[in-house]
Amino acid sequence: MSSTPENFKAGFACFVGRPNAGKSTLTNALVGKKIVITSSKPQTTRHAVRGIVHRPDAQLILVDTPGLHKPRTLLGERLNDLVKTTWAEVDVIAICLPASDKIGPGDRFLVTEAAKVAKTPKVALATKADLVEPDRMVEHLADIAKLGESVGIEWASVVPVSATSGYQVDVVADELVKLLPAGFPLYPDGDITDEPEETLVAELIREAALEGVRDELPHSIAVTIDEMNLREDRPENKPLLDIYANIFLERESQKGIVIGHKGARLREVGAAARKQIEALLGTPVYLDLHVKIAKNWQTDAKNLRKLGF
Ligand SMILES: Nc1nc2c(ncn2[C@@H]2O[C@H](COP(=O)(O)OP(=O)(O)OP(=O)(O)O)[C@@H](O)[C@H]2O)c(=O)[nH]1
Ligand SMILES: [Mg+2]
Repeated sequence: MSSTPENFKAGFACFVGRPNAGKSTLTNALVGKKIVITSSKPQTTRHAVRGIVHRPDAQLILVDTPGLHKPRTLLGERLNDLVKTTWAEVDVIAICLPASDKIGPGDRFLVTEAAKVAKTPKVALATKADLVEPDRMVEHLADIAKLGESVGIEWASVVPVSATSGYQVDVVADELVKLLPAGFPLYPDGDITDEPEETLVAELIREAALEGVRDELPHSIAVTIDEMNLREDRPENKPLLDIYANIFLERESQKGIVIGHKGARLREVGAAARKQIEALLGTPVYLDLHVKIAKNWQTDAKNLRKLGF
């Protein structure tokens, strides 16, 4: 191809923020389809997931990252390293600061770290705008301005946004696109993520398993796919996708909670996940779930590797 185009932009923006800041929900809202899982439990996202926004004037590639936090496990350290490698590689860093919470030490820490990636433009997003009254938003925006000054970041823009109501989601896209370099599209038209289907499916199962569990259990859940194949000998108009998946936990004592009385909870998880997978892939699914133990996998290097970290 010849030199860069004059009226088309293409590049990467990453969302960073502390756990639960609304990064993944905003990624889905911008892409227009659910490509990353979300939950009310902190530290849901465990990979850097790319979501692609196609516009007539630009291709904006979003990178959703795990929430940056004070690591307590080897997994936590790996996730934080992943965030830092990601923001070193993008064209724009978008820092998510939920309006529903006061700016705290966690935000200050991550903004201080982000400031070290000096040459990359930074946008501040006041997420969850729907949860607050206008006067609280005004206070929050003032705090964001002060936070930027205190660490030497000059915000390219500051945007209040609600991913759940849709308020200013398009403005976020505009502000990010402005900061992208001129370039040709990097992904084929219509691609919305480069995650393999198996990963998306494993994540949907993990999301369903996260629902309704509490305390430390959400962190202990990991999902792997053993097999994913169209069943043979099916009529062409009635395909069925067989999926064999494992839900890994860290301790035997956690099994009962996930499986439930006579398997009732596990069946619920399976039914919820199957619905989501069918919506994503457009094929009826047979889902076989097994609950297994990978002892203390969050702190065990060998088990982490086995689970893909
Ligand atoms: N009311 C409201 N809730 C939101 C909004 N965005 C996200 N949430 C909720 O906040 C919680 C966390 O959202 P996520 O998108 O999973 O947050 P995250 O920043 O990706 O979290 P980690 O992956 O754990 O770092 C979920 O319960 C979301 O439904 C919003 O704009 N408004
Ligand atoms: Mg997330």
